[in-house]
Amino acid sequence: MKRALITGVTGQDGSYLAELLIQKGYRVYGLIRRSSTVPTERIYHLGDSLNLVSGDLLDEKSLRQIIEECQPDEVYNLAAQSFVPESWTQSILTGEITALGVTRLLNAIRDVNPQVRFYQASTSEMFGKAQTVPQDEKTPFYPRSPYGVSKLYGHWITVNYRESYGMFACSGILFNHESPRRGREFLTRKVTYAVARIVAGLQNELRLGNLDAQRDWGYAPDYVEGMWRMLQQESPEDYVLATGETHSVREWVDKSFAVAGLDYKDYVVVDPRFVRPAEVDLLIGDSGKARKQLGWNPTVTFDELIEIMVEADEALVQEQEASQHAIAALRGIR
Ligand code: NAP
Ligand code: G4F
Repeated sequence: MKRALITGVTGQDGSYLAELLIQKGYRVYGLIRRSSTVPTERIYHLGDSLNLVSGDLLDEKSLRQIIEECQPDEVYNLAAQSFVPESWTQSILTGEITALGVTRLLNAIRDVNPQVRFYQASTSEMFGKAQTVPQDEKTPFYPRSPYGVSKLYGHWITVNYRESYGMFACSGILFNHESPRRGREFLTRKVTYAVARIVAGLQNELRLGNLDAQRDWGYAPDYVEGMWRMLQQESPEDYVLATGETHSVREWVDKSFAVAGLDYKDYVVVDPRFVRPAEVDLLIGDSGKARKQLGWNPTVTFDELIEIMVEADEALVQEQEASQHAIAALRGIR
């Protein structure tokens, strides 16, 4: 039985990757950091098939102990401070987790068992002010946020440990990927959740920032399959995963409202608070290498992704409303 350790297991990708690896017969360990609240919403359904271990990318000793205890064959480093706007307000913390955290984990692996296969969650944000269209593994980097800069460090330290110590370390340069499990602060989910609440009569306005930015948006479960494929190759390499299509934020907003029979212009307000100090204007990926070498292909179209997310949020809002009503009834309020 192969063993895998996933950092960031409570996040969107971590939860899908844990599902995939359990389904493939792995013994899966998920690193979880101490919290006073319960962050297991996305992995609760996995029950005892997922083994949770306590640690933090800020604490190298905890990482070493976990590698010693779990003896993984594969480590997927998905943990990060991953929300771009927060990286300006918490720039040092973002660097500590998203940049130096990668070195801490690589050091722990190297000390305990350098044969471990390592995946680093790199990002299209590293292309930033994109130097070519579309972007592939050879495109020069030009990050536009402390998050992008931190991820670029994580990318290069992965490449460096591969070249310095012969480690099986891969960097997956993934373009935006979304799902009903996406955090509600990210654009796609912020919009689909708002649409569902507007339909339910719970809000009548949605405040957003730059509607002109363009992104290459795919479906998260497709992308975790690509991560796994990277670690099954004969030699470690870096790969871009992307759909090869780009759409503007405005288009995402327009189509999400249209799925619910609404016109976004009646609800959306542009609010400078959500405009970033520096923007990544255009991302579109060329994943030709992954398609050829990994046999990887995205399976969900832009329109299908929007439908999946709007429908899931409509169901979620109905559920939340039903439980609010039940609680209120119990208290004798309604
Ligand atoms: P996410 O939902 O924001 O999840 C981030 C995860 O990192 C959470 O489990 C979080 O734990 C954990 N984490 C944060 N700080 C930590 C620390 N100090 N120690 C240990 N764990 C910590 O992110 P995602 O969308 O799943 O993305 C997964 C990874 O891929 C991230 O590294 C992200 O930067 C990268 N990426 C994402 C995309 C995308 O479009 N989704 C594209 C390219 C690259 P808590 O639950 O405790 O906060
Ligand atoms: O959904 P976003 O916050 O994602 P962003 O910045 O592209 O980053 C995501 O994808 C990266 C991969 O390229 C990951 F590495 C990263 O961890 C994260 O998962 O914003 C998308 C676009 C931006 O151009 C932003 O300016 O939407 C624009 N936007 C407009 N109004 C907004 C808003 N974004 C958010 N979050 N909230 C708004 O109100």
